[in-house]
Amino acid sequence: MLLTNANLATMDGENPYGLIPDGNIVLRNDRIEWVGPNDGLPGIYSSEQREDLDGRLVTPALIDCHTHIVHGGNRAIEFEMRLNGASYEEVARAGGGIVSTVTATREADLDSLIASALPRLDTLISEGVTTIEIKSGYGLDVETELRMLRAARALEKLRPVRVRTSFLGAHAVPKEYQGRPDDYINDVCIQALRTAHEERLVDAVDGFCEGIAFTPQQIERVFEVAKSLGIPIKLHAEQLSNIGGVQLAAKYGAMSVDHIEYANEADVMALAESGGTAVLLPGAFYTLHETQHPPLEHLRKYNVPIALATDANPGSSPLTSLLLTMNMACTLFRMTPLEALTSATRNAASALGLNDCGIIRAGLRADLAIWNVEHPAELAYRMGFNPLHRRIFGGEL
Ligand code: DI6
Ligand code: FE
Repeated sequence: MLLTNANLATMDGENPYGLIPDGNIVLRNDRIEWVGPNDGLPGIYSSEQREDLDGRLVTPALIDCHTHIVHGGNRAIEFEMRLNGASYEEVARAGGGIVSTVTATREADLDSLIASALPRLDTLISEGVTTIEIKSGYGLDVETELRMLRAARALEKLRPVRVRTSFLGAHAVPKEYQGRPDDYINDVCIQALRTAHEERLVDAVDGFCEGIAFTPQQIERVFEVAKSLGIPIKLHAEQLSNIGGVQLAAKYGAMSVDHIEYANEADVMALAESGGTAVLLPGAFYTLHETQHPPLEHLRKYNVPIALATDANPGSSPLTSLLLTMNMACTLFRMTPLEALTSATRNAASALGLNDCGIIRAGLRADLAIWNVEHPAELAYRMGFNPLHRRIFGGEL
């Protein structure tokens, strides 16, 4: 298929957006075969089936590289409790927080987990997302962690989307292990990781390195197992404090470190050295009323690739719009619209270790988004408006 008369933001090369104002793309099966200016179209393509895009903007399809969309229940009640003045402690005593989602997820069977995730997935797909990362981490026992990952894999068969899974057994200590985090890591988390890997359910291993979760030493035990199994890693790091998460992740060559509001210059230098991607999550920053901004100037100074994601989860980021995420990154973190679009395409692919998507380039996947806008900046500019015209997944409109 030949897409003609398109304003291409290829996100390739060094010039802003990799713009080709009057561009063409030749698709063959699930790949891009040729991309370039209309007046440079090779004659061999002149008889291809054409689709005139009337000058619409075409970008790489969006990639949501950090989500928790598989989970049971929701946390609207505690949202209301907090806004009626309840403290976090009162919410926790009432069984709120991650614990309440763990309870609801353990009670949900596979079909329920799939059914409750589908509307969240469909919302993301409706905004041009073709690749999505989905984490476990609300089971915190072997069987439920496996069931979450099976649900994530099942979603890929139910929708035209590519799913990458991350094992997040080291997300929180379940109530039956309260006060015994090391036992939980040894007896449950590492066991669940090994079993999930044997069932080919794990594309990456993640963790939550934070005062309210796990120490770098505890996370390192999980990373050692991931390394022995040859599984790439990523880490929720420096979200609420600085306890050495980014340094640990950099030491293990993590694909990404995520949140990182409290990362300092030395952390960013270590990340730059290791070649990892910084995933910023403005949805959690906004929901938690965080005041500490991620170190954008240091990330720019050391040329660390920056990605964005919704962090769609029922507690700290009940957000299922990557376009709104881009707007929040600009307004709250002062990223530019160019950085925001690069963060939801090219750099989001890097955060998942994918080198076949996120850029419009010959040879890469034909995953594209066609927008009813004239300039790429419009994608981060609006709030609550979806200008998607068509989505192409693996060459299929
Ligand atoms: N950081 C967060 O903000 C979420 N998980 C994490 O590692 C919180 C998840 C929840 O509140 O359900
Ligand atoms: Fe998260």
